[in-house]
Amino acid sequence: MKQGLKIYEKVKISTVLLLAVGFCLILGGLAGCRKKEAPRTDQPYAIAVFIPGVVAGSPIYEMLVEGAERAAAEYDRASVKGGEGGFNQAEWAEKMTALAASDSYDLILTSNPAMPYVCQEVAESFPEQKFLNLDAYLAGNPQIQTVLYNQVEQAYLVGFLGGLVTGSGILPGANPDLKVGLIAAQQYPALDRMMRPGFAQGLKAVDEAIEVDFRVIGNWYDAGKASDLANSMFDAGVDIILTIAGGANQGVINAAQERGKYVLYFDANGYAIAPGTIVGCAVLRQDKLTYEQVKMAIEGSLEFGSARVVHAREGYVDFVDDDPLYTEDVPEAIRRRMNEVVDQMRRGELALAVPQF
Ligand code: RBF
Repeated sequence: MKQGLKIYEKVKISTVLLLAVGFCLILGGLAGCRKKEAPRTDQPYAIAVFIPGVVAGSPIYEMLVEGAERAAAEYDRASVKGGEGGFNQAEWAEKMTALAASDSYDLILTSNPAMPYVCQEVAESFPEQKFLNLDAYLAGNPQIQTVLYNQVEQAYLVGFLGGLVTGSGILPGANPDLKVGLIAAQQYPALDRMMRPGFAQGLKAVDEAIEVDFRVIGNWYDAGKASDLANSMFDAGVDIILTIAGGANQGVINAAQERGKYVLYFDANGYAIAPGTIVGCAVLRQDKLTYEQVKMAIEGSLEFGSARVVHAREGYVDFVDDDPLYTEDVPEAIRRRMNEVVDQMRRGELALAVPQF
């Protein structure tokens, strides 16, 4: 068994060394390839951002890059290189292995709840490599630090707003059916255990009778399929949809605009994408969290091996209620009730538990 594992590792490492050259080039990292040191405050510090997907259209990845660049810009000795892993999830481990094998980076920064498993696999082959994985939870691996967002709270916030919109007749495109949509790119544990329950809880806090029509696209880029799903949901009586689909979100938004229906947006402030159609945005402060964590990494004070959860009461999860596209387009009757819930959550009076990961 052990022997088998060793052989597998040898094969994997030689494949990986070849791949490393290619990926190093992609990252423009060849010139910077150097021997790694334990982080010291007077040493150069090189960060590779590994995007599991593509940056464009996914605000959670845009914020990751922005936060890392902002942190590194404060230090002459720090540098950031970005690389996209693409949409073929089966290739991520290989591509990240190539990064570690290049021996060029003090830190590999990545984001999404599936990545701890990839980081863990790569960490085993490269025991000196350190990883920072946001939007994820894994405790106890001394090479990896993770931070998870409380997405029960994030989804509750847009759920409550969806509950106020559907069936209320306050917004012109709402109908009397108590049906709300949720379109997801793919199914994964954080969606099933945090986002779906949080969304349902928020809806039901307004009216127990509200039903959720849940559909899955199958990838993070197919806006055409997202549009088809949204249209069939509108046909079935849905008047507002929460979309968690990265680049495919645009399909849901286009369909809602054509049909005079509504969208709840996730992760970033998206009101300006479709004013009057996007009526609520539950955000993650991934830019702020990345900035803070990367600064700590550069300064050598990041606690690898630790995992923590950040909540609305700390400001890392929030609802955007100060954008004029919200205050001017969403009627006061809805905003007043929404404000109460948002304020309670910000103060920590309404705190929702995250399930064990
Ligand atoms: N979110 C995106 O916005 N774009 C993506 O390409 C993307 N890919 C993902 C791939 C996997 C395997 C998983 C588990 C999640 C992915 N996410 C993506 C979702 C992201 O981590 C987060 O859950 C959502 O953005 C909601 O906050």
